[in-house]
Amino acid sequence: MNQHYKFENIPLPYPYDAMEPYIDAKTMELHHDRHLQTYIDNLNNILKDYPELQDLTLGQLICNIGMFPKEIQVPIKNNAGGVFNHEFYFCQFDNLSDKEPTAHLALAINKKFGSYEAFKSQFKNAALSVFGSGYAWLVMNKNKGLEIMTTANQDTPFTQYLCPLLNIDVWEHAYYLKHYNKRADYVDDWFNVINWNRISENYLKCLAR
Ligand code: MN3
Repeated sequence: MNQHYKFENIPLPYPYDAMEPYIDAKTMELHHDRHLQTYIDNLNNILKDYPELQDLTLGQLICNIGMFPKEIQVPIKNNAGGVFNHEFYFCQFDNLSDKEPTAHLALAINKKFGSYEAFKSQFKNAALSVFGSGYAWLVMNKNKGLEIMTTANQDTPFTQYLCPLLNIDVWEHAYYLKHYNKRADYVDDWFNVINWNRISENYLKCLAR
């Protein structure tokens, strides 16, 4: 993807059906090609009239919202957030690798939550606690400690100076075709396709920040 305007939707790094049976191909296709595309189109449409913002990266757009003209602050928050949150979401899947965290990240999770199973249970509760649309996240705080948090709509952890390791999109469009209203089943399935090598890379990036 371009680092700045005009943003483009990069193809998924795997086929639509790669995460079957946990995340179905149709959901993957609609979620990536339509939902994410809409956030990208909206963001480009907003920035079209603001050439002075067109060199800013997604991260710079998200973290400097207070400096922009008032009329575009909320639209940029929603749409730049929507682009970041979805790209982050789609990049963390793999249907092949270890089903549990390894190495440094496993140690950090055990230290904070007691065990991977305890982490899973707390993370699932957080995902279920989101009222309406939003995300649950595993993030690193300023003291390099891990935390579970939730965000509403397309808010990101950056505005609270938290570094993201893992997210789950719990907007209904992320699971309704396969799991109907059973968000808990979606969360269980989602855990089966997490690429923990990727999350470990995110962990190291956050540590080095
Ligand atoms: Mn979504």
